[in-house]
Amino acid sequence: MNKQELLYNSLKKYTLGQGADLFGVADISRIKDEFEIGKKVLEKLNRAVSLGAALNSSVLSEIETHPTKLYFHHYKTVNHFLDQLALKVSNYIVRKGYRALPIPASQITDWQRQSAHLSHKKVGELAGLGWLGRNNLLVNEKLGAQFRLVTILTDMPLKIDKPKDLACTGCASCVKVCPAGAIKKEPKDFDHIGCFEQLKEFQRKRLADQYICGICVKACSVEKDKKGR
Ligand code: B12
Repeated sequence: MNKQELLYNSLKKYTLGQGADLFGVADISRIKDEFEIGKKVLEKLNRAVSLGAALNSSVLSEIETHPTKLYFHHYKTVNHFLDQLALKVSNYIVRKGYRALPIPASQITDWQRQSAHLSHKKVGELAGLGWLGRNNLLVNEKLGAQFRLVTILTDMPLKIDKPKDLACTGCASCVKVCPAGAIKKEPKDFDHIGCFEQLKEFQRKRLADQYICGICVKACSVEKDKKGR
């Protein structure tokens, strides 16, 4: 086993031990120009560790036509968990003598464009965690879209994962349930504005204090988690 594999395996073992459900590493050298992060900081960081945390299926099962209070709380708890996880993983990397930059799970940097420091979905896709589904979410073979993501940028010379050559097939569960009709047959036709307007409507009705929904997340379970979460 070479050094890159050794570092990868020990980091993965540590991270899964801290409660991550998905782990992958992406080469970001070609996409980091798109990141909204200072160029000087980014200069030496050519790897991204992409982590996923599964959502609780009992919380999701309560969602029918709108986001629930339980889902809203769960959304915040999982974001908090991912931020803590990214901090722990960063500290682990730094203790080994490398640089690490944890990126917030759900912080918006530009409210006009609704964008962030970087796209966790894009990094996760490059790291082999899944594919961009009809629902515009990253879909994993085991968890469907029922997980949230976080990213840590690093210069640790880790082995790189490859993107998976997979896509949504016959399943159209998300297409049928979307209250905005925003989800189409082709992922590229996803109606971003329609989706966003629906989320604003939920917020206006004070169903949640942030732009969340959860309906297409609930519908997207590729293989029900055997642990019954
Ligand atoms: C702002 C934001 C929103 C905005 C949308 C803004 C937007 N422009 O997309 C609003 C409020 C509408 C929103 C809604 C939701 N969001 Co949101 N959101 C974010 C946030 C904070 C930033 C996204 C961003 O920067 N977007 C800018 C665009 C350019 O990037 P993108 O949307 O990630 O991906 C696009 C491109 O990158 C491209 N792309 C994707 N893969 C690849 C690969 C390659 C190689 C290339 C070239 C391009 C490409 O296609 C995508 C669509 O155009 C991220 C967290 C983060 N930092 O990533 C969460 C995030 C994307 N949201 C998430 C979720 C779950 C939701 C909701 C379900 C809400 C909820 N929890 O109930 C809905 C989903 C609606 C839907 N079906 O898409 C999750 C997705 C998890 C997953 N499994 O995919 C994220 C990653 C948060 C997290 N930490 O997990 N969100």
